[in-house]
Amino acid sequence: MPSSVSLSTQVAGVVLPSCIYNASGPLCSHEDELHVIGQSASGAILSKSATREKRMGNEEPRYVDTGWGSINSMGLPNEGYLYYARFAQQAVAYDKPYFMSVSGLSLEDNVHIIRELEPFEHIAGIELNLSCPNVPGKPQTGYDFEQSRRTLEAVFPVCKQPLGVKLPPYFDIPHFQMMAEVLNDFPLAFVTCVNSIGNGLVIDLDSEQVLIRPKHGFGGIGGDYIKPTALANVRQFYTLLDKNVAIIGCGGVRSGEDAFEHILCGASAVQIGTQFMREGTACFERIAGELKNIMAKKGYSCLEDFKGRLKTLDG
Ligand code: OXC
Repeated sequence: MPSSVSLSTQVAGVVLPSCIYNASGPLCSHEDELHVIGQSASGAILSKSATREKRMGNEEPRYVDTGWGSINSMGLPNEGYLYYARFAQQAVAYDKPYFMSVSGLSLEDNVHIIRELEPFEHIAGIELNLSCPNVPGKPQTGYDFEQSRRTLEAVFPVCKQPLGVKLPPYFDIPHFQMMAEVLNDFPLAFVTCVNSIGNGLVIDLDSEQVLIRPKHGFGGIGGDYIKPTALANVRQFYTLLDKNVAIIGCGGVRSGEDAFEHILCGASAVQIGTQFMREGTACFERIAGELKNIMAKKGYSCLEDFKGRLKTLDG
C-alpha cells in the first residue's frame, strides 16, 4: 500500500486518521461493537442513533441483504442516549474521534438529549439524525423544511459539541436549495448525505412476498442501488452549503472507487453502512487500501488534491 498517500481528514474541527468510517446503524449499538470499531482501521467511531429511552425497535425480520444492497426497517433499536454518552470516556482509548448519533422521537426529545450531552466532553461531535424512515407514524423531519428549521433553532442554543445533521436523500433541485437555505442559517459542523432511501419495497419472486415484516414490507434502501442518489446529494450540498461545512458521504460505498467518487463530489469523509454490515470491520482497511492505490496511480497524495474537483462536460 502506498505510504506517501494520506487519507487523513478533518470533521468538526478534529482530525480523523482515515476518511473511511462506519455509518450509524449497523454493528454500532453495543459497547462491544463500538470497541471493535475502535480497534479497526475505521477513521472514527459513530454510535447507533440514540433515542431518549432504550428501544427494542421493529419486529423481525427487519434487515435483509439483497446482494445489490439492503432493505431495513430497524425502527431505531438502541440502548438510550446515556449509554452512548458514557461510552465516550471509553472511546478515548482509541486514536480517533467518537461521534454520537442522536435521533429523538420529537423536537423536545432532541433538545433534552442534546442538552444532557453537555458534560460528555469526549464526544467529538453529534450527528443529529433528521431522516430515519422507519418509525411508524413519525415522518422524516428532513423532508419538512420548516420543521427542520425549528429543530435546529431549538437544539443549537443547548448544544455544546459540534453538531451536524444526517439528511434524507433529496431528488428535486428546488428541494436541495430549500434545505440548503435552512442549513446555511446555522453553524453546522458537517452534513451527512444520505440516509437510506425511505420506504422502498423489495419482493421475493418465488414466494410473492415482501422481505421484511414491519410496515407491510416497506423499508429504507441502502447499498449499490443508492450510490447515484448519494453522490448527487453530496455534490449538491457541497455546492450549496457554506464552505466550512464538511460533507460526509454515505450511500453505496463498497470499494475504494466508490469512496473516491464521493470525495470527488465534495465529501470530506465517507461512511460505510450496508458493506460494513456484510463484511465487518475488515471493510475499512480494504476500502482505505483501494482508495490509496487509486490516489497513488493518479498522483494524488491527500484528499485535498481531488476533493470536490468533479468535472462537468460544459467546460
Ligand atoms: N435509517 C435510520 O436512520 N435508522 C435505521 N434505519 C435507517 O435506514 C433504523 O433504525 O430504522
